[in-house]
Parts: sequence; structure tokens; C-alpha cells
Amino acid sequence: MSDKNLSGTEKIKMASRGLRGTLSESLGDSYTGAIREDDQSLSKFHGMYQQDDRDRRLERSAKKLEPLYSFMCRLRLPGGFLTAQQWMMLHDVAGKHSTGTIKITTRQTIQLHGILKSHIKPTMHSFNLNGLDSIATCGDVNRNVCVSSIPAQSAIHEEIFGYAKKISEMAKPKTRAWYEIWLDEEKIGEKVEDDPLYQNRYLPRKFKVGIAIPPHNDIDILINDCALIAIIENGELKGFNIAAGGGLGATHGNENTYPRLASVLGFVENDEQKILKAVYEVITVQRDFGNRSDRKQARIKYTIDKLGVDRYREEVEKRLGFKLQEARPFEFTERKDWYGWVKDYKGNWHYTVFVENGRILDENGLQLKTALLEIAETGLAGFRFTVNQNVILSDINEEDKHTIDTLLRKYRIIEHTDNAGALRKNAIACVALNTCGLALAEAQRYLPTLISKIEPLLDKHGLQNDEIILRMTGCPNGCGRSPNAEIGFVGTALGKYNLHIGGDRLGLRLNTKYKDSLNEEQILSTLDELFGVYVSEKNEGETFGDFSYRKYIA
Ligand code: SRM
Ligand code: SF4
Repeated sequence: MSDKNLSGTEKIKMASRGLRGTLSESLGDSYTGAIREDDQSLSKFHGMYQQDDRDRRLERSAKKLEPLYSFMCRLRLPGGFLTAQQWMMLHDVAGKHSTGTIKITTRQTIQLHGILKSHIKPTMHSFNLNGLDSIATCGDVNRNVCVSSIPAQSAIHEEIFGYAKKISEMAKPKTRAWYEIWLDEEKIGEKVEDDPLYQNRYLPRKFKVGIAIPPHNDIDILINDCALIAIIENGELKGFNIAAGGGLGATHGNENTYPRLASVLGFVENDEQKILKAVYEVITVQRDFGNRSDRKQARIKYTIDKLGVDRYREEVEKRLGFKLQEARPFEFTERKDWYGWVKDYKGNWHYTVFVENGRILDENGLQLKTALLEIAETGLAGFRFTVNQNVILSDINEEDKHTIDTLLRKYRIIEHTDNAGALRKNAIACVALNTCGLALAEAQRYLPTLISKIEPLLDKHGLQNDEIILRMTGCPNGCGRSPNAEIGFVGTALGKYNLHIGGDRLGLRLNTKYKDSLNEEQILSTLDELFGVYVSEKNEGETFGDFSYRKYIA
């Protein structure tokens, strides 16, 4: 492709000298809370986004002040696990350098918001001292690798968790820029590191890898750019079906953009080298064939639709030097988190805490953040995050269970988890306002209130225990995976949402738009009607998603 057709971001990447750009100079500029425009693109590869407080834009501009710039920073956490020690550090860093709220993301990691420019380095130093980093959690690279977080039921779960770490390492950019810029590591010579995977152009767009362990689809596996589905036979990991081409983002009014579920390419047996190589080559085909002029067409889902699944597979096989085997059968039977206490195959205990929209703070009489700190201070539990934005207090010995249970009761966390209704417990909302620059409407700040208004409707129709999957996003980018829900709300403007229905409960069929730009009153009356029809016309055992698909979409 000639240079003149490349998007602006492509040029910034290529000129960046291994993602360094002028980030150090931007950081040193104390006249503004922002960084230079090109550096804003590059900072994403280092795991952070420049944002501003959208609630305060008008007030700041009336005072002729620049927007209140700050940074969101995201940890690289393949498989989503922190030790108690790391949690204590995170609690401390969140209090000292960010808004204080610890946010569990929909990709099983943690974000901190509101970090001022001068606070980025101390934040990164603390991460690094505790064996953590934020490398490649945003940007046109492989992002955080997700893996089913249902508490370890067998040794196979641990083996698969190991794959998440290895894929994350394999697909990490080779540049030392993160260490130089944020930790002041000395640069050795002027030569930019060789990076056979990313070269100097990285990927055309973000790339996501997930690993599912059937029968649980807790990680919404098919929304990933590259999806690995574990095939387990007679208690043994046989290998993975490899799928590619998932992605949920779209743009209102642009029909060339759409959500898509990944297509299964084939099976690779449980040979670590072969599996890593297969993932690697799925990435390189996207690197070489993905659209680099139009970022709205650059995700792998468009590359696959343009090339065709067979052609994509052939290209992967050519690079691999072996053929993918025919995909093995698999079945998903559920995707929700397992709340409460669960015992694993080793006899250890895990407690899944309900965290509404992943926001850990002390609020509305619930001291969740304080409780988690006190639990971490015992050193008796690990912290494992789910893609449904919850935290699992994990790997607790039988003799320590009582201590953790007592703390959970002291802070009413068990009561909070048990008392949350079925709809609320299975719901997800993305961040949206006040930090997301792309939000058209509220999501995490509004969904709890909306659910409180939907719950009486569920009671009215006798559906209060129905585990309907409802999700809300403040725009059509799908960060809260609203296209993959039985009921999806997609923000169109402040207070207005498109209503999508017809997705299935297991996350294997996307939903379809049913109504445009509804306000709250219209949302409630539409749902009241839909629930009523569902109750009177559904077949035995038919879920809301399947019913609404049959009745209104198919
Ligand atoms: Fe996302 C962009 C937040 C998961 C699709 N996402 C953003 C940005 C960075 C906005 C921006 O570009 O300026 C949001 C920052 C908000 C903030 O203030 O923190 C943002 N995305 C999030 C998180 C934090 C939502 C959450 O509440 O948890 C999730 C972080 C995951 C992580 O830890 O890596 C998050 N984003 C997702 C997912 C869900 C998933 O991966 O499981 C999707 C849909 C799947 C997919 O990738 O297609 C998703 N985010 C997007 C898109 C649409 C991309 C596209 O192909 O069109 C954008 C916009 C973009 O890239 O241009 C976006
Ligand atoms: Fe922001 Fe839209 Fe993603 Fe929500 S879905 S976090 S509003 S980009």
C-alpha cells in the first residue's frame, strides 16, 4: 500500500521509534495537563488513554481553562489474577494517584481513572515494583488475554491459564519503551528493537485473544478476534478449536460496520509450540491483510469477511506449515459467574463477589473497597477477575475459609451478593460518562437505577428469578458487550438508547435492533409489553432471548 493511503495512526506508529515518539517530552511539559496529539495515539500502546472529565467541560471552558485532562491506565493481567500483596498496592495507588475507584473491566483486568500527568510515573513505578505492567493493554496490538475464570475445577484449568500467560508474552511488543519512558530505564544505544511480529507498523487495529473452557462461556468467547475453545475429553486437554473474526464495535448510521462472532477455523492438538504458533499466525495474517487506510474497516472481522473464512484459514496454514484439523465438537451450557462459595478440585475455596459494573469503592453504605483491603491484608486470598466485572477471592485454604467468611459477613458482602436480583447480577455496563470520550449516553452510572425500575416489571410478570442477560453501552462500540446480550441497550444520545433483543443466553447469537432511541419511559413500557408476551407465549424452558428471536427477529 502506498504511504499516502495509510491512515494517520499508521504513520504515527511507523515514525515512533518503537512506540517512543515524543512521550518523554510531552510528559515534561508542565504548561498543560495533556500530551501531544501523536503521543496520545502512542500512549495507548503503553496502556493508557488521555481523557478529560466530561462533567466539567462547560465549567472549565467558561473559566477559560483547558479541559481537566487526566489519564486512564489499564493493567496487563492475562487470566485476570492479582496476589493479595498486589491488591494492597493497587488500593494504595488508586487512593494516591487516581479517583480512588478500582474498576474491573469487561476483559478481566483493572483500570484506574483520573491519573494526572505528573502522577503517571509514580503509578507505573508502583506497578513495576509489584511485578505488574500496563504494556499493550490498549493500542493496535494484542490486548489482555482473557480466560474462563470459573474457579479451578481441575488441573486442566491451570494448564489453560498458563496458555493465557504464554500468549500474552508471545504477543507483547518487544520495545523497551515502556521501561524507558515511565521507569527511566536507560536506553542502550539508538537502535530500535527488532520485533518480528509487529515490525514497525504493529497491527491495523486492536486485537483480542480469549480462551474458553466449555461448558462455560463466561468469557463470551466468540467476540474475540482470536478465540481458543478448549477441547477436553476424558479429563484430558486434547487441544483447542481456534476461531477468528469476532468483534462487536459498530458506528451508528454506518452500515459497513457491524458486530460479528468469530468463525471456527479448525483444531490444533495440545502441543504448546503448535498452539502458540497457530495464534501467532492468525495474528500475522491480520497484520498483513488488514485494512490500514480506513480504521473503521481494520478489525480482523472485516479482513475475514473480505477474504472469506477458507482463504483466511489457508493463509494461516501456509504460514504454519501444517493443516488445522477438523474442528472438534464442543458445547456451552452456561455463561454466568458462580456467585458465593465454590470448592475446587484441590479442596481450596473461592468466593465470587458481586461487583456492580466492576466498580470497587465504598459507596451507598457498602464498604466494598475497605472490605477487600482487609481481606488482602490477611494474605489468605488471591484476587481473580471475571469478564462479567466481578472479583473472585480465590485459592483459600479450608482452614482459612472461616476468616474470610467472617470478613465478608462483617462488611455485609455476602448479604449484598445474595440479595442482588438475577437481572442485576448478570448485567454489564461499560464505563461511558464521565470519562469515555466516545460516550453518547450514560451506562455504568445509569444502569443500576434503570434495573431498579425494571425489577418491579419482572416481579409483575413472575420473572424475578429469570437470569436474563441485559447489558448497556453508552455507544455502539460494544465495550459492555451489549450486542451479545438477550437485552442490549446502546446509547444514541443523552437519555436515549436503541433496544436490541434476540441474543441467546449462552452468547452464541448476537441480538438485533428492535426499537430506536427510546427514553426511560419508553424503555419501561416496551419491556413491560415484551415480558408480558414472553410469559404468555413462551415454550417450555424457552429463554427470553430465544423467545424474542423466534417471535420478533427470525
Ligand atoms: Fe472498549 C474504546 C472502555 C472492552 C470495543 N473502550 C474504548 C475506550 C478506550 C474509549 C476510547 O477509545 O476513547 C473506552 C475507555 C472508557 C473509559 O473511560 O475507561 C473503552 N472497553 C472499555 C472497558 C473499560 C469497558 C468496561 O466498562 O469494562 C473495557 C476494557 C477491556 C480491557 O480490559 O481491555 C472495554 N471494548 C471492550 C469490549 C469488550 C471485550 O473486549 O470483551 C469491546 C467489544 C469487543 C471488540 O473489541 O470488538 C470494546 N472499545 C471498543 C471499541 C470498538 C472497536 C471496533 O472494532 O469498532 C472502541 C472504539 C475504538 O477502538 O475505536 C473502544
Ligand atoms: Fe465508551 Fe462506547 Fe466503550 Fe461505552 S461502549 S466505554 S461509551 S466507547
